[in-house]
Amino acid sequence: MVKKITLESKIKEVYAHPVGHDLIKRILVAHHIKDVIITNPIVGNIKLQTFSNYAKKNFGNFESLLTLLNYETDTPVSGNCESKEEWWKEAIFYQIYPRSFKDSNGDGIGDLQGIITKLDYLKDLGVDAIWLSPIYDSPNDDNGYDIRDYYKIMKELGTMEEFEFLLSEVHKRKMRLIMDLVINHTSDEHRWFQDALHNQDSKYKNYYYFKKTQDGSVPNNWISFFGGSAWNYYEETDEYALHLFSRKQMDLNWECEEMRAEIIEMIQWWLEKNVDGFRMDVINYISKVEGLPNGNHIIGDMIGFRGIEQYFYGPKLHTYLKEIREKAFEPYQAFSVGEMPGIGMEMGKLLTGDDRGELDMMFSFDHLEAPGQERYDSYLYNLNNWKEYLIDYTEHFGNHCHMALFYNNHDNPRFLSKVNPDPQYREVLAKLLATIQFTSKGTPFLYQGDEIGAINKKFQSMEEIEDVEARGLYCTWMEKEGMTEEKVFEKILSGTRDHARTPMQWSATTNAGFSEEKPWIASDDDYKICNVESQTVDIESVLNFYKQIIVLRKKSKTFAYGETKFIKKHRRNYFLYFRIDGENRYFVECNLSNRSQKRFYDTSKYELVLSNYKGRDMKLRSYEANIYRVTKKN
Ligand code: TEU
Ligand code: CA
Repeated sequence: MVKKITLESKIKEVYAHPVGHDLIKRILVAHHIKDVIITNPIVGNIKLQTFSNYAKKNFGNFESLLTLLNYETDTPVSGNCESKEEWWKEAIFYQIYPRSFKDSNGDGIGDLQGIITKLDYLKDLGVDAIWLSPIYDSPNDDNGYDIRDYYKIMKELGTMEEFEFLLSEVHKRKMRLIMDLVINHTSDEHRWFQDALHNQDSKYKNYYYFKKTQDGSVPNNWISFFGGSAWNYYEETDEYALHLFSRKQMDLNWECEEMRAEIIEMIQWWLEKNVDGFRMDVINYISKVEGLPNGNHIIGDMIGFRGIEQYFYGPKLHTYLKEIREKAFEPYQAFSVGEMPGIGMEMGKLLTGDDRGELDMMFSFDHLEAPGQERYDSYLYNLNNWKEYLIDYTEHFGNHCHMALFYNNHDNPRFLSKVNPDPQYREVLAKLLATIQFTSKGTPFLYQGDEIGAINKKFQSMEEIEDVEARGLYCTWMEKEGMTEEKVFEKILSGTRDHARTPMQWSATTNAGFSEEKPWIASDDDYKICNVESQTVDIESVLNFYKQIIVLRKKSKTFAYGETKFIKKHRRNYFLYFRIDGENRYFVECNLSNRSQKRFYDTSKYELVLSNYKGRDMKLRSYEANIYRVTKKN
């Protein structure tokens, strides 16, 4: 049990509370403030009461914030135990964005047959499990994250027979396949929503958040992630309905038991087909605070989204996750990884700990942006942030939790471009990132293109942007005073998810070897110099580096479960650590900057097993990364 937070509580007690801790940390990081401001005893011992008057003025209803904290009554157990061995803690995952992976029939859209033709490629790369972004029937307002029918395959992608064949081909190659599960919302074209809209006494009304207000104004002040209010007005019923994402992605009401039962039945139906598990879309948003109260302006502005505190870690989240696990995942031994924007380490422990019976793993996103920056800001990412994040998780997440190691997915610009877009560093940098990802403790998730060092596309104008999020935000920002079109487009260019959605670059032939015809989203000329075909035959390519490091990682369980010992943790631009497991010992040495650095740790006696440079230099060269085996006699 965690201590209840009241006005009598001290700041340090709030920081010791799992939700308080992660919330404060998030706000500090968003403002680029170090946490000593909270941990120093003078501030730590101040009672909340002291702030109460100030807070009342500035925070609106302060006590309602305490209620939110107090929904969590548990505290994480100590993770100081043996790591339980599981296949997914040892596996290499690979995310496919089906629309952009491989087109087999020349309509410019990637499809299931296309994926089938690339399974040998994935196997050869060393992939153990594939995560497919949504392939269900959808009007594609958000490329499949708006599901119209959970039981059908999107027609551009293929048929159910083709899916079954794909699954059997994956299994035949001793790989696994996990599906994307989007159950926070459905498409407004889903039959439940349509029935709710057109049938006066439809039971499906209760499956969503339909609200009528006395004066006709919107039910609350929440905003949508894709711009504007989170509410649509429907003349049909003179009601509003909630959508946290696009206007066509309607939030499901998880309070409704019948809806939950239908979702669980659907999950079981897929598990009966033998899929191996699920990546669960924005799964931490499914429980909303009862009555859907207004979001706190200050918190909303600090975190970036008004209303978010009312649903990002809602009161019944644990209950719902336990129910799904118990009824669907457990009986089929299915794997689950939750996509959880906004969830920090302490909440993560309560959602994914081996002891908790909820999810297996989570994707948290705090490492993808530098402190004080957002995705749509244009800036260069300093790799020391990634290092600090990894050290923090490695040392404090505990052996009962297992982190997901990733740089990219379909929702983010390419990490490589964010760190350093200078082409002279592209290859060494891609290999450095791989080195850290595959030698750290956690499960690596590759996103298509990572293995060839994919970078951002040079979009020229809004006409080239397909992403519903970027289009929505474009409109919102254009309406803002003082924002020129040039400035707005610069933001779009920095943050659009389309950078990750351009066609996979298979070869130097037309359309990157992705399709015979014009792809649904334009490819970048970059495919002429960066593609799978040419990298396959180039022994020093990024692709071949990935293959080698995956082989190395799988040689022993040291990288998956071994202890990590960091050396000279606070030396900026150096990242040095041992991975140790019984007799096995590896040493990883990285230069996180593009400047050469003096060596100060003697590795001359270690056996070099993999490096992103040839030969040995007196200094560590730009972004140099070396992995050594350390034997007894060293
Ligand atoms: O993303 C959820 C999410 O919060 C973000 O990554 C999102 O893209 C946005 O940046 C919020 O600011 C998931 C999916 O991965 C994404 O593709 C979907 O658009 C979204 O949920 C809705 O289903
Ligand atoms: Ca196709």
